[in-house]
Amino acid sequence: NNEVKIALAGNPNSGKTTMFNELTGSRQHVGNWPGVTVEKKMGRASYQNYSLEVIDLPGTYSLGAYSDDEVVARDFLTTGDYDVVLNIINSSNLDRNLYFTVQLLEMGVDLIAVLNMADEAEKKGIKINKNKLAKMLGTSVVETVASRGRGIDKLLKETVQNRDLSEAALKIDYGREIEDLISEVLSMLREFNFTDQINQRWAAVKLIEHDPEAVKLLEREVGASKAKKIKSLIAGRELKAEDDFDNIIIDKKYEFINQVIAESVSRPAFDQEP
Ligand code: GDP
Ligand code: MG
Ligand code: K
Repeated sequence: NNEVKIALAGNPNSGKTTMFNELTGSRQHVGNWPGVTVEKKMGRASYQNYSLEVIDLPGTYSLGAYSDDEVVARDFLTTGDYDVVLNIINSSNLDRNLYFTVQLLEMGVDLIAVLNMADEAEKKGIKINKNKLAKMLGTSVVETVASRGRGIDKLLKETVQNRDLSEAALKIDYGREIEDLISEVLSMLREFNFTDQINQRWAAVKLIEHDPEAVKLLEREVGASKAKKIKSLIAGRELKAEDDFDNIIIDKKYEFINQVIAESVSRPAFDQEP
């Protein structure tokens, strides 16, 4: 099968649309995502004997459920109708962009981390050790300058090589208290035959964060009374905890990102004062 389905995902202003245009040229059309007034851009590209379908997802900073853009991106990414996600990253603003990347990796999305705007990073003296970054994230990393077509060939090559790959989801250690709770929620999800179409650990973490879409999905899948058992377990544990679980989870994600950056990025010291 020579058809490869690609989706571009990332923060706003990371260069997604520029990359989309670079990949598809004039072979593109615009529609709407069902039920919402969010633009859906699709196009085609080819590489060697492969035919690529390319979708430009709405740009978001997070994958909560707080805007139509986030819901469209999240629904698409969770249902998994793609072979490879190109996560377009602004290399000169890595911390913020990796917050999104980490969420995709925790969902088990098979992605290539595209370090776009490599020219901007170079100008700022930011040096990224791609091998180290790839190892810590557990994913492929490619450098590009979409606005000048730099790195596109390498990216296409990596994309078709990754088309059948299925990577294990990233696991961040959320600490004893939350990890214990995740295990308990996971066994209840299993007991209640919660859908295995989405990554179970990711769903458990989302439930512990009180994510409204995850709660809705749970209620739909297992029914209100079983869902309530899980919600009560989480609420009871949170009462005894030092802080709200969503705060702890966000802090741990940033702790992980800071560690990744400390080990894979070097920046110039502060500008010399005269
Ligand atoms: P989107 O919001 O992710 O779709 O981002 P756009 O594709 O609209 O790009 C935002 C801006 O960044 C535009 O002005 C692009 O021309 C510019 N841009 C995109 N890629 C690069 C790049 O690799 N290097 C530089 N310097 N600018 C870029
Ligand atoms: Mg765009
Ligand atoms: K894949």
